[in-house]
Amino acid sequence: MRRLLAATTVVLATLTFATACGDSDTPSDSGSSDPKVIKVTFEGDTVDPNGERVDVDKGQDITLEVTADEPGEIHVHSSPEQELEYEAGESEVTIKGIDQPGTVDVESHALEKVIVQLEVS
Ligand SMILES: [Cu+2]
Repeated sequence: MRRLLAATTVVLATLTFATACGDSDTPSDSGSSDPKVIKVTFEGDTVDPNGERVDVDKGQDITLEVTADEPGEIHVHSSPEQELEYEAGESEVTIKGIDQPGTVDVESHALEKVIVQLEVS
């Protein structure tokens, strides 16, 4: 029991630290462990959003709520790269949290368009 308590304390301390260093420029965003949700709409040869910058925390998962007229693939220029397939209609794909700070392009190669640029910090 004592050992369990000690482990819990370590986890809490780690969480507190992560929150303290990740929250500086997103005051409205409270839980840094919640996934970032971005709605993405593909229609014909357009995509919305189209090149928008989105702030995410290091390691924070990003859920894309996709609405599409045709199935396709999203390419995430993280390291390692991630390729995510989506279906026609409504679907949800998840980009795994990115650990390296910097800018990561999320693209549709079929459309040759940048959907969002993730600002990881
Ligand atoms: Cu690409």
